[in-house]
Amino acid sequence: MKKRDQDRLRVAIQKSGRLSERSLEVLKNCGLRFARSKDKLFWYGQDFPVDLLLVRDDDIPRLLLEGVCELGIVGENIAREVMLERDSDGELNLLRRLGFGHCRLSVAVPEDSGIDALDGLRDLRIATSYPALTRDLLEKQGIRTHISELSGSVEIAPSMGTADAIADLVSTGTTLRANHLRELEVLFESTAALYKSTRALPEEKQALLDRMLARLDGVLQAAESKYVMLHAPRARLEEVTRILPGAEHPTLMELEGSPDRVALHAVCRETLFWEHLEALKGAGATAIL
Ligand code: PRT
Ligand code: ZN
Repeated sequence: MKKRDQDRLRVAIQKSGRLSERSLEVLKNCGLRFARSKDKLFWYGQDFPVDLLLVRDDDIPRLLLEGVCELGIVGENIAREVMLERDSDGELNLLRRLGFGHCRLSVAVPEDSGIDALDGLRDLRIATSYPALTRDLLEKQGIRTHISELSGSVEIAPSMGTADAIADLVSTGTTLRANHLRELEVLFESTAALYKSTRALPEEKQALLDRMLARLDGVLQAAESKYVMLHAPRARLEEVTRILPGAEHPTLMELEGSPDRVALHAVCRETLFWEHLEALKGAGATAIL
């Protein structure tokens, strides 16, 4: 391998799993291109001096803490767990949440269990793949439990009789239902995020990171933005514009043959909900796209 340039950045991403594709996509949307190497673990950045390291997601926080990589994309659940486990809380900076990999760490109990609040878990056995995070979040609420670590198939622990409850990641809830478990309470919400160790970077690398973050902010903002087109009564334009979330300076166009109505185009920088659409219709908007 080439001698490592002093002014290149390394980003660790998940090699294969739920976060891999979207992590790569977000970097590509920032204009980064990579030459894939044969061993597939190190990809050299072609147009921009940022290289990729493809690893297991659990290794990413450690690679950052040990200075092997400057940046990493990983779920907040893993970053928090590793920081707590290594007693290095606060040594990773969450730079940006990336808008994918959403899930929650929840406590679940058997459907037929009488437990109806976290309080009921005192002194019970909880199985989880996130022992440090689970312990920390429960103890912050004053609840001491017996936590056992399982690396996988946490959801079968209660029916095997090895735990009274579990703390596991949930997205749709299908896995819990299939195992006759009831979600008792959400302990933590997680998304994939870009992390950096809190160690200061040399000037050139920091400048590179700033450029990369400026691009990333553009990408994240564009992903949230929606282009909206509609027809509105000229008399209610102000009202219609007010309903559109985060829209600045809409473009107005005449509608041939209907002087009382105009076509309006706008970029909304915030999420558009069904309520917004209903309110727009209520204000006389039609042909909403
Ligand atoms: O091999 P490697 O160690 O890199 O991958 P991995 O198998 O450890 O991780 P992977 O790819 O499964 O997950 C990577 C990250 O995706 C996690 O750390 C989370 O940040 C995020 N994520 C988002 C999830 C889920 N959603 C998710 N639903 N990770 C796991 N799950 C599992 C959960 O553990 C449970 O078994 O999916 C099941 C529940 O899903 P539902 O939809 O049935 O509720
Ligand atoms: Zn993993």
